[in-house]
Amino acid sequence: MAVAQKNSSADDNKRAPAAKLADFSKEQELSAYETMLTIRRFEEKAGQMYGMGLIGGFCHLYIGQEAVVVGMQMVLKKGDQVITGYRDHGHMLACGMDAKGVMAELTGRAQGYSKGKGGSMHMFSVEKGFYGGHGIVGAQVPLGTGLAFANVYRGNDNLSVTYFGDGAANQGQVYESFNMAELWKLPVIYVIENNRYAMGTSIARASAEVNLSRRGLSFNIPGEQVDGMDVRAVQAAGEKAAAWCRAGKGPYILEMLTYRYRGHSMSDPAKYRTREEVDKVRSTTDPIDMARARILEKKFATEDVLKKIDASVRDLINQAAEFATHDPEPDVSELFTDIYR
Ligand SMILES: Cc1ncc(C[n+]2csc(CCOP(=O)(O)OP(=O)(O)O)c2C)c(N)n1
Ligand SMILES: [Mg+2]
Repeated sequence: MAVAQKNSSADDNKRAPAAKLADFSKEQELSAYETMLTIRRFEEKAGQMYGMGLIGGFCHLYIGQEAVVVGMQMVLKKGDQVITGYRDHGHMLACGMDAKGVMAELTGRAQGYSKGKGGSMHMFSVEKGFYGGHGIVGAQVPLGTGLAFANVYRGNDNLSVTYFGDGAANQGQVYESFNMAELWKLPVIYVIENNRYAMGTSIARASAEVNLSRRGLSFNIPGEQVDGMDVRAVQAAGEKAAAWCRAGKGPYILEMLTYRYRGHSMSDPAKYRTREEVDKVRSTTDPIDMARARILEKKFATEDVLKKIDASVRDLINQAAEFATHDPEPDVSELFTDIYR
């Protein structure tokens, strides 16, 4: 039997109809801009350091998707939990984890978040509410659901933000989690980062239902599609979902329509999409360029002030890179500490 194959196109992720967005205050615009830029610069630096052989193993960059994690983080409070897959550097920085510690983990050094033994995909900070960093596609979904269960069990009003990709959305364990989350009304926001591709497979080639916000329908979990390139849209949707969860109404699904500019990982033949497709998204909907343009238009800051922010972000990232290059490797005596064996 011939299997019909759908091709992807730049229009696959039709943006949700422009909902009326609450405008950000000056402080919100500037802080979101700075954090998105910090993530972008961190990732660019990580890419360079990988090329120089300073980072080994797997490394998945988040460039293009920054608005998702930054908008969501704006609605969280201390005690809320964040968990994601392996494309996780942006999530850690948005949670407030130190760029030096993250970069030093990438280079496998002693002062990395996992003492240099976890690498890019395996970092944690309970203090900052970040629960990893998971290399098995979809595995974080039952774990994130468990974090939400812990909140109910302990009787607090914290919620779990459980991120996963369009590819992970086809994993069976996601639906077992959905069932339990709704059955027990667990406070979990499932954020599906639909960047249109799972490695080299476009969503249209792998998914019978490409509107992932509908994936919770048979469990009675509400969901919506969100323009994941606009940090204001993400924050507005996040507020709504968080209020739902904190009111004890159970889980909520937010499908973020986003895009990754770089390859899946550092080795990616890039044969599954055209250069034009990437350029089109980059030039028309880049989350950082759009925030910058709004800031200038609303006169929240001058070009000069933005240049200063850009310089201080570069400085922070250069210092992280410097630290991660000179921090020593873990001592041999650490070989069997903090690991399962
Ligand atoms: C259970 C499992 N199957 C396959 C893989 C190999 N793999 C790593 S990433 C990936 C694609 C996942 O894509 P998606 O969920 O869309 O996330 P994205 O990489 O786009 O952020 C696959 C198949 C894996 N790590 N784990
Ligand atoms: Mg994907």
